[in-house]
Amino acid sequence: MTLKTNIGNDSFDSCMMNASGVWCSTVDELEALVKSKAATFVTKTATLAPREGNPLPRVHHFGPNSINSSGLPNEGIDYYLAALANFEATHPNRAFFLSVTELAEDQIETIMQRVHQSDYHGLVELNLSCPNVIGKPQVGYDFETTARILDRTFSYFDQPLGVKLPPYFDVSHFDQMAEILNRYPLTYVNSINSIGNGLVIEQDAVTIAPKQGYGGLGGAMIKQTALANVRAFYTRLKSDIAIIGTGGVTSGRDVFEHLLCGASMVQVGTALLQEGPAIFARLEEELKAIMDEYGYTSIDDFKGKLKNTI
Ligand code: RRO
Repeated sequence: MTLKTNIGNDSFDSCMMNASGVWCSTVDELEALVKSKAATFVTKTATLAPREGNPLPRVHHFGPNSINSSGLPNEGIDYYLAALANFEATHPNRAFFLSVTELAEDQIETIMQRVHQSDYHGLVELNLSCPNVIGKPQVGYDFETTARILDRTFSYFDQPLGVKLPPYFDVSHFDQMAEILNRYPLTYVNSINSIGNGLVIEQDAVTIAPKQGYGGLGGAMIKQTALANVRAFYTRLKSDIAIIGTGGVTSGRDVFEHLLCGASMVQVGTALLQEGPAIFARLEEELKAIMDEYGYTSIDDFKGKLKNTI
């Protein structure tokens, strides 16, 4: 049995990895992922300059769920490019993901140009869905701006590029966003980021300090929304755009469902934060047991093959 999968021209020995933002802010954290059973890693979303992020406490866990308003804390693009250069040198046969964004359109162009001109030629994920920067809307909810950013980016950017999307909740939004994405030579679409601007209360107060308690929801409670988004894009996008499924994964069964919906790779956020990188060994065992039950020997045996009728 194999869990091998591909994203664009890159192959991976497993179909599970971290979600950006979790266990990927420092070289030490990335190193722990490289040593784990994870397929690979994606970095914390990098900006041009390092950022401290929002005031603490900014992440709160409740059961298998989380709320965060981290505010894009990161070490800056140069740090992650240097880290990637080292990981690529020490693991020449492995592919990694660099996540980037910026807070204004012209700055997005600047950071994409910076990556383009760097020695890093691997996979890049443009985060269009951070819900937590005060005063900045999620780009992925603005269809015109998304199209303009992709137009500008693809006028010069020639390395494998994916976009990280926010969750959508209306069929017309699935249709509109898919129509835009299908215009571009994207390598993949990653769906979903946290469900933005939830509110978690304990006793008589909010649970995180920034934004009067508002923050992105993650964990088991967002799985059904994530699956719907993965399925919506899998059934609408050109077949050469791979889907990365993210949201609500705490078990091998959850990974199986993302793959059934059409994901080629599945990312783990909240549960990785709660359990640490050892989670990948558990998820792998659980997924293999399910595949065994169904008689599947590879991901391709069932990827995207969700039954639409009962
Ligand atoms: O750093 C964050 O607050 C953050 C980001 Br950039 C993101 O894309 N998603 C999220 O839940 N938090």
